[in-house]
Amino acid sequence: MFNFLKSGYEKIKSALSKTRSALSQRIRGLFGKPWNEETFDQLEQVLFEADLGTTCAASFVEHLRSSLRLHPTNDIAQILKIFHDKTLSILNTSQPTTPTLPASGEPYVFLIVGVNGSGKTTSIAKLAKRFQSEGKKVLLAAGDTFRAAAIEQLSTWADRLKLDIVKSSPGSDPSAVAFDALTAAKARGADIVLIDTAGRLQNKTDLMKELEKIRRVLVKVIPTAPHETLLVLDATTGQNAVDQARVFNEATPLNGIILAKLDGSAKGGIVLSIYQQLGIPVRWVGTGEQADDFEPFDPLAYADSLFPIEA
Ligand SMILES: Nc1nc2c(ncn2[C@@H]2O[C@H](COP(=O)(O)OP(=O)(O)OP(=O)(O)O)[C@@H](O)[C@H]2O)c(=O)[nH]1
Ligand SMILES: [Mg+2]
Repeated sequence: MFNFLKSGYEKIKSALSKTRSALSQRIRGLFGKPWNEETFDQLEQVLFEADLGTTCAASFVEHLRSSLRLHPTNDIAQILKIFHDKTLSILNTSQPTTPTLPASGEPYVFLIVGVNGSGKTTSIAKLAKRFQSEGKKVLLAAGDTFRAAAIEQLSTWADRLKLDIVKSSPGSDPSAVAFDALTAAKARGADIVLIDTAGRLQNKTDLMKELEKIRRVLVKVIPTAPHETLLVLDATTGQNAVDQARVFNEATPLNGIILAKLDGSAKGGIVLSIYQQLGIPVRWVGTGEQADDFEPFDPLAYADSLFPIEA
C-alpha cells in the first residue's frame, strides 16, 4: 500500500517492522527449548539488543519467570501476550504534563531541541504541516543560527509548505530570532510558533545557557511561553538516546519527545527505556523522510508491533 494511504496505526506498525523482526522472531527461536537459566539469559539478551535497556529487559524476564511458575505450559502466544501487556502498562504509567495554555489571542509556542542530526528541522516541518492541515496559522522560527544550511533548510520547508518564517543571518543570536518570531506571531495572529534550535553545542553548560536565554526572552513576549519543549531523538541511536534525554532534561524542562527515524531503526525498544528510566512521554514519531511521515505516538500500535499477540 502507498505510505500516505496508511492509517497512523499501520504507519507506526510498519516503521517498527525491523524492531519486530529483531524481537519476536528471535523470541520465537527460543521456543522448543526448555525454559532454564540459559534460555532466560538468552531472552534477556534478545530484549537488551532491541534496546529495551537492562532494567526493562530484566523486568520482562522476571515477569515471564513468575508467569511460568504459575502456568508452566505457557506457549509463545501467551508469552507474547505477557510482554504485550507489560509494554502497555509501562507506557501508561507516564502521565503527560498538561502544558500551560497561552492567553486568548496569543500563539502556542513549541521549542524544539535535540542534538545535531537528530531530525529537529524535519520534525518541525512535519508538525507544521499537521497543524496547517487542521486550519492553524503556523509560523516557523529559524533559531538554529549556528550554520547557514540550517536556516536554508527551514526556509526551503517554509516555501514548500507555504508557511511564514522568521529568520536572521547565520551567527546571530538565536534568542533574538525567538524574540522576533514571537513578536511577529502576535502581530500576524499566528496560532502556532515552532522554534528550531542548534544541536551543535559544546557542552552541557553551553546548552543550558543558550536554552535558558531563549526561554527568558520568550517569556518577555508571551509570559506562558514556551508551552511545550519537545526533545527530538533519533530512534536509530539506541541507548545513547536515553543519555541525551537525560542531559536535555537537566538543561531545560521537557514536556515530551519526538522520536524521529523510527522507520530505519531496529532499536525501537528505546521507547520503553525512555519511559522506564526517565518517565518522559513520547508524543510523536517520525516514520519516514516525507512531510506526512509523522504520527502521534500510539502505545497500542507500539505494543502490537513489538509483541504481535494475534500470531
Ligand atoms: N527515515 C527518516 N529520516 C528522517 C526522519 N526524520 C528526519 N530524517 C532525516 O534525518 C536527517 C537529519 O534531519 P534534520 O531534520 O536535518 O536534523 P536536525 O536535528 O535538524 O539536524 P541539524 O540541523 O544538523 O542539527 C535528514 O536527512 C532527514 O531527512 C524520519 O522520521 N525518518
Ligand atoms: Mg536542523
